[in-house]
Parts: sequence; structure tokens; C-alpha cells
Amino acid sequence: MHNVVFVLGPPGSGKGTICAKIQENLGYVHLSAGDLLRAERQREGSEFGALIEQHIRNGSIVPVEITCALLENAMNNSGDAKGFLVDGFPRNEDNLQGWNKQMTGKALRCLNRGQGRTDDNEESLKKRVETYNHQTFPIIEHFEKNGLVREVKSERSVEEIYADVVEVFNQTAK
Ligand code: UP5
Ligand code: MG
Repeated sequence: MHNVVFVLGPPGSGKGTICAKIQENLGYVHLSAGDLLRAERQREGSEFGALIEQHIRNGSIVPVEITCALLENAMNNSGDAKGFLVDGFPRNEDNLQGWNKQMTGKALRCLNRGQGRTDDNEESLKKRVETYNHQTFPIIEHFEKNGLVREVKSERSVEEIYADVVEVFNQTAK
């Protein structure tokens, strides 16, 4: 069974940056759902390329069957990992239900939440933030009710954030 930490937070809040440090130091494998989708979009012969591109451009969310299959495939091809950092997923109710359906019994769950600023003015970023507020935030609240959220404030230096993240991982491992 895979040990999975979901890493959620607003667009540009530093999820990927912190995940890279956790992977380097704590032996977890970093899987960015966004990166996996972008790679699939580029893959020659992919039947989902155009659909993925459309969602990414609109800041809307790709159907879970596609994202979950990419995540599961990446997990299965990662060899002997201590656990997985699933970065940027699940982002809405569809994602959560699809994950539960496909991965129950295959993954253990907990969650990290970053809270950061979004000062980018581009149109797609505005939409991403809107999607986050309306669709992703309720997912974090759902996990919170089950005592599964560890929140780390991200409006600080990477070093300060990472120091708190390490503490969270140490406490959770006890
Ligand atoms: N930076 C990082 N930490 C900093 C700090 N402490 N102080 C100052 N600067 C800091 O960081 C962003 C920038 O900030 C970088 O320049 C960094 O150096 C600096 P990064 O670590 O990249 O932040 P991150 O939160 O990972 O930002 P990202 O842009 O990846 O956020 P998104 O959640 O929007 O992007 P993602 O790739 O996850 O998703 C993109 C799109 O894919 C979505 O909009 C959606 O359309 C689609 N998608 C799905 O449909 N389903 C999914 O499951 C996932 C994605
Ligand atoms: Mg990212």
C-alpha cells in the first residue's frame, strides 16, 4: 500500500518548490499532477492532448480518470519509495471521488496545505485561483473534518517553510 501525502495550496503558493526539497531530503517521491498532465499533453499519440491543453489554458480541471491514471502509473513506476507527495491533486469533488474509487486500498492519505499569495494578473491565473477557491478549498475542508490536514503558511522564505514541513513529517511519522 502506498503512503500518500496530498500537497494542496493556491496556484504559485510554492507546492512544487517544497516538494522538491522533501523529495531530496526525506525520500518521498514527488509527483506533480500538473507536470504529469503537461507531459501527457506533449506525448505523441496521446488521445487526451487537446482536452488537457484546453483545461490548462482555462484554469479548469481535467477529468479525474485521466489524472488518476497518470498518477497511478507514475506511482507504479517509481520503484521502492517511502511514500508519495501528490502535488496539486485532488482539486475538486470529481477528483476526490475518482481517487477514492480507483485508489482505495492502494493508498494511505494525509494532506498538507499551503496558503500563499497570488499576485499574478494573467487571465488564466485568475481563473486558476477562482477554481481553487470554489472547488479545491472545499476538498481541503473535507479532509480537515477528518483530521487529515497539516497546514503550513507559505508567505515566508523557502527555508522557513521547509523547517515547518520537516516538523510535520516527523510528527506524523511518530
Ligand atoms: N517561490 C516558491 N516558494 C517561494 C517562497 N517561499 N518565497 C518566494 N518565492 C517562492 O512556486 C511558484 C513561484 O514562486 C516560483 O517562481 C518559485 O520559485 C517561487 P512553485 O513551487 O512553482 O508553486 P506551485 O504552488 O507549485 O505553483 P503552480 O504554478 O504549479 O500552481 P498550480 O497549482 O496552479 O499548477 P499545477 O501545475 O498544479 O496545475 C496547472 C493546471 O493543471 C491547473 O490549473 C489545471 O488546469 C491542471 N490540473 C488538473 O486539471 N488536475 C490536476 O490534478 C492538476 C492540475
Ligand atoms: Mg507546481
